[in-house]
Amino acid sequence: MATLFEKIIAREIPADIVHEDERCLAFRDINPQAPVHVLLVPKKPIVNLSDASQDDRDLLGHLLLVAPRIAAQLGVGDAFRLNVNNGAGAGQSVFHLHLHILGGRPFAWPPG
Ligand code: DGP
Repeated sequence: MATLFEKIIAREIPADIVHEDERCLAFRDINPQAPVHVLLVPKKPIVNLSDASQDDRDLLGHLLLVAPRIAAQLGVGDAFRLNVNNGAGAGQSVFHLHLHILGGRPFAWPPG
């Protein structure tokens, strides 16, 4: 069965899309944790980083290169945080790999 994010990629479920290219889609999180909170999702339905393989190396690199461009496009310059919740025990709730791009407020360290 298609994941929620596959349905967003297929435009079966609406989303506030901020970036799209041939390999990924980025859209605003429905439950934002910061003024800028975007989910960057590969179009390939990889479950999470633990499920990625060497075949995904270029795709994963692409996501890391696109993320700062999206942050800049959304006005947070180089002050943003990238987060991947990998596995249910780390808070993953949608099992289609995604990077959270968060910005627009101060962030504490260590994270909660
Ligand atoms: P995670 O917990 O890391 O798997 O993050 C999943 C995120 O997906 C969570 O921050 C909320 C977001 N989300 C869940 N359902 C929807 C939806 O239908 N639309 C959008 N835009 N975001 C969603």
